[in-house]
Formats: sequence, structure tokens, C-alpha cells
Amino acid sequence: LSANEHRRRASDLVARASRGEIAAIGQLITGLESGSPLAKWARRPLHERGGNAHIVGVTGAPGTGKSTLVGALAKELRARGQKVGVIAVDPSSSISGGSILGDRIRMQEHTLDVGMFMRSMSSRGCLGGVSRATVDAVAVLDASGWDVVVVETVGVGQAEVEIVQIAHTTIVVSVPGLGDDVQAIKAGLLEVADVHVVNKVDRPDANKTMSELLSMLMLGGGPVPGGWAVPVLGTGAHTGTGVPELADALAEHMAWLRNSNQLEVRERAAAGARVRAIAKDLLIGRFHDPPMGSDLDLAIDDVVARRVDPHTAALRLLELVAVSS
Ligand SMILES: Nc1nc2c(ncn2[C@@H]2O[C@H](COP(=O)(O)OP(=O)(O)OP(=O)(O)O)[C@@H](O)[C@H]2O)c(=O)[nH]1
Ligand SMILES: [Mg+2]
Repeated sequence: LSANEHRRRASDLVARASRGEIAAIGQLITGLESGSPLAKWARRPLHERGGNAHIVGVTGAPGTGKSTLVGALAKELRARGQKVGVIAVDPSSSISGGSILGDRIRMQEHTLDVGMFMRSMSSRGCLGGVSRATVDAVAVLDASGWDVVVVETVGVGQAEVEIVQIAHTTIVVSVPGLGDDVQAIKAGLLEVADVHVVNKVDRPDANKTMSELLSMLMLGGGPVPGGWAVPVLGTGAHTGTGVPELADALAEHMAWLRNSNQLEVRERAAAGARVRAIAKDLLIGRFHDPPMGSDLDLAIDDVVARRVDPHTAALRLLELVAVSS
């Protein structure tokens, strides 16, 4: 197909997606994941149409009830008339086989609702962790008129922090007892939270965990005047306890972002993170497995023969990339 045909078909697909055609949305997400040419041409129209969804990240230790909470939150937001997209990021390890199946089963509850889209994605094999395919999927939903896009990730490492970079609002989920609050801090999750949720409030010690979290936030100095006061909410995700309050907190956080300059600050940070991640992927891709006689191959010859030091060789290589792209 010619470039023009690709472009036309891509914009058709994006238009169909924005009319709410689930099949078109699924095709775009899959296409971007696999790097199909059609999807590649869709990036621009997708980006042009985006920027309206409230992107919410939900993270926390394994088994804290994130998926259950996201399901309950989605139901609440649907009841408030909002279209809700959910992307669950499955960590690549084999232990998650069970939980992803659970997620699939839970997702079926919502499949008859045209205002709900749910999909789980693997984070396996992506350069830079979760990010690219997930971020692309968020962009597809954002461009096609979803009001809220929720991304669930297991908060265990760097990859999840990348998701936080594109979220407007990040929810960190802990559970009572078990020192989970301490785990959250270990994983660097205390400070990324815009909203803290202590789920499973039906368990003992829920209040204790909530007040511990609150005092830890206060240790950090608490909110500055006009700043966002991070709430600590209790939920019982499997019964829906506290979920309307969580939905309220999300709306309040978005209102605060809009009324301060923070929305712009976050959008700039998100754009910066995306451009940097893509540039890094492209660079790494280009330097991986250099063919014989390529610039990198010749640079390696020079370094091995001690004609050029590695640092100088790397700088020269970057200059060549800039010229040739
Ligand atoms: N007692 C109690 N159990 C809950 C609550 N919410 C979820 N659970 C249970 O906790 C378990 C884990 O729930 P999930 O929603 O799969 O947790 P998750 O954080 O998504 O798990 P991963 O995606 O594997 O990290 C399930 O057995 C849920 O039924 C709650 O409010 N109270
Ligand atoms: Mg889950």
C-alpha cells in the first residue's frame, strides 16, 4: 500500500474508534502493540484527538485488591455517566497467570456495556518495562472519547513508576497490617500517590494503617497552601464500601489540577517522559546487533584496536545518528 492509502485507512480506523466502535479500538491497540504500518500511521490522528481523558494510575503491592477496586470504581463512574476504559498491565512473570485469568473473568461482567472497555496487556518484552504498548493503548482510548482511563499496574519496580508519569492521578493501594504501608514506602510509592487507598477495610487494623499513612504523609511536611492534600481513603472493594468517596476524590483532584498550573506541569512531564522513552527505544534498537561495516561496527573496531576511546566513539556515533535520521 502507498503511504497515502495507509494514512487514509489509519484515519478511517481512528474515526471509527472515536464513534465508539470497540472492534476498531481493539484493532488499533493490537496494531500499535505489534508495530503494524497501519497503526503507525494512526499515531498522529490519535495524538491530535487526545487530551480529554482523565488518566488514572492504580498501583500497589500484589494482591492488595487493585483489580477488584478498579472494577468497583469503574461501575461507580459508569453510574455517574462516564465512559470508562481500563487497562490492566500484567507483569511478565508466570506467577501472574492466575491473576490475569481472574481479571479476564471479572472483565466479562462489563462486556455488554458499550461505555466500558477493559483489556489486559502483558508487560513482557517491552523495552523500558510496561510503557510503550500501555501508553499507546491509553492514547487510543483517550482519542476515542473515553472520559476516564484507568491503568492498573503492580507496584513493584521502575516500570510502574513510568506509568505514574503519564497519569493525571495516581492511586496507591495498600491493605491493613502486614506492614504494607512500609512496603509502599520501600517501593517509592508513598510520594507518587495523589490518593492513598487502604483497601480491605473489613480487616482488623484498617484504621491504624490509615492513620499511620496519614502521619507518614505529615512527616513529609503536609500540603503547602493551595497544594493538594493527599487523602487517605478506606475501601472495601468487594462490597463497594468507600468507592463513591474515591470517585469524588478523583474528580476533586482533576479539578485541583485544572485550577492550578499543575495540569500543564503534568502534561509537560508526561510528554517529556514519552519522547525520552521513545528516543531511547529507537536508539537502542538502532545500535542493537550492528551489521558488519555499520558505523557502530567500525566504532567497535576502533575501540578494540585502542585507536578511539569508548566515550569518544559513543559521542561520534550519536552525531552520526543525528545526521542520518
Ligand atoms: N477481605 C477483602 N478482600 C478483598 C477486598 N478487595 C479484594 N479482595 C480480595 O483480595 C484478593 C486479591 O484481589 P485482586 O483484585 O485480584 O488484587 P490485585 O491487587 O489486583 O492483585 P494482582 O493484580 O495479582 O496484584 C481477591 O481474593 C479479592 O477477592 C476487600 O475489600 N476485602
Ligand atoms: Mg490485579
